[in-house]
Amino acid sequence: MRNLGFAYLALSYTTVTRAYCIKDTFMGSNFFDNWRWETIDDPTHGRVNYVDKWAAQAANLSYASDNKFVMRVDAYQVVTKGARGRDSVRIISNAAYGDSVTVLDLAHMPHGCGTWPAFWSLSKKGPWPNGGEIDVIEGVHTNTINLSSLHTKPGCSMKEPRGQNGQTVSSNCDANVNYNQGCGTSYAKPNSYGAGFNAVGGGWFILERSATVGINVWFWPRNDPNVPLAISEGRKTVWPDASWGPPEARFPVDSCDHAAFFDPHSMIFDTTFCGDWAGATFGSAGCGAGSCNDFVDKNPDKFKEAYWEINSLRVYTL
Ligand SMILES: *[C@@H]1O[C@H](CO)[C@@H](O)[C@H](O)[C@H]1NC(C)=O
Ligand SMILES: CC(=O)N[C@H]1CO[C@H](CO)[C@@H](O)[C@@H]1O
Repeated sequence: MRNLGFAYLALSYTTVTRAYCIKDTFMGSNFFDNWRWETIDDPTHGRVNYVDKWAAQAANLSYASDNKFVMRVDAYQVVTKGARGRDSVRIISNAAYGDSVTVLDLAHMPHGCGTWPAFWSLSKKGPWPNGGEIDVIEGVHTNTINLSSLHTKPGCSMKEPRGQNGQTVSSNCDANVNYNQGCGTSYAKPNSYGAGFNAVGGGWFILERSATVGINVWFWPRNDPNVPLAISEGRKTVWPDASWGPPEARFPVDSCDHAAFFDPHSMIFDTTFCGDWAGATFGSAGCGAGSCNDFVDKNPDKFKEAYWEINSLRVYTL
């Protein structure tokens, strides 16, 4: 795998040198200053009640120390029938980025039956799907493998082979096709999602977006000796090159003109429950015979693992 990747990368990457320098570092309490807590109804129809920043801090659903930022969902209360859903958090960055490398150093991600967490980015200008959507981390229930995908207006698709470690799930990025499935890649590396990811202490997700090479997502679990030092040490400059090996997910520009489909994006973390994806797959995921919404309402204790613990989020620009 790795050797094939090197051969491919030797062709596509060494001709272009891409050096990115640190622009913004989000860590601990500066999330509170630079991100907004959105209280919207979940556009994916989840059984969720996104609370504002003050409510989130009061209930400890959002918490910061010097070197941690934690977002959790309510794991104490039964949700009443008339309520909007289980209390949770959805935050969006004030800043938006075009060509950039984003390094997420994550210690823990939400998982468990009924959950659908995501770390993703969205056009600041929109309206969706204009300007595109990039899902870096996404999964449901007890998944163990992460999915990265793009959602665009019509005209963006992916061809094979494209020098990625992961496996193509779907190749048309058009959000209007197949109920907004988008074009997605499921990872090849283990421990990229859920309980397995958390058990090894998490890891690093790296998103590169570039008008010349398109979108790449790399992933290294905490215990992977091959993580580049620039990433694990949080250096001021990062250079994605052949030494990084092939990305888990790669979305090149061949049949998707990056600049035409993607403009500057804000970043989002959220944890929703049930809804379009997790609601439709609750039974098939082995989560039980009842309805997803009922499960979420009645079992607060099943959501203790549904939290994000972020060490840092660094954004580098050209
Ligand atoms: C709030 O959450 C943090 C992170 O999980 C935890 O360390 C802290 O003890 C919690 N504080 C309270 C008052 O429960
Ligand atoms: C094992 C596992 O978690 N697989 C999931 C990976 O992502 C795909 C695409 O969303 C899911 O269908 C799998 O269940």
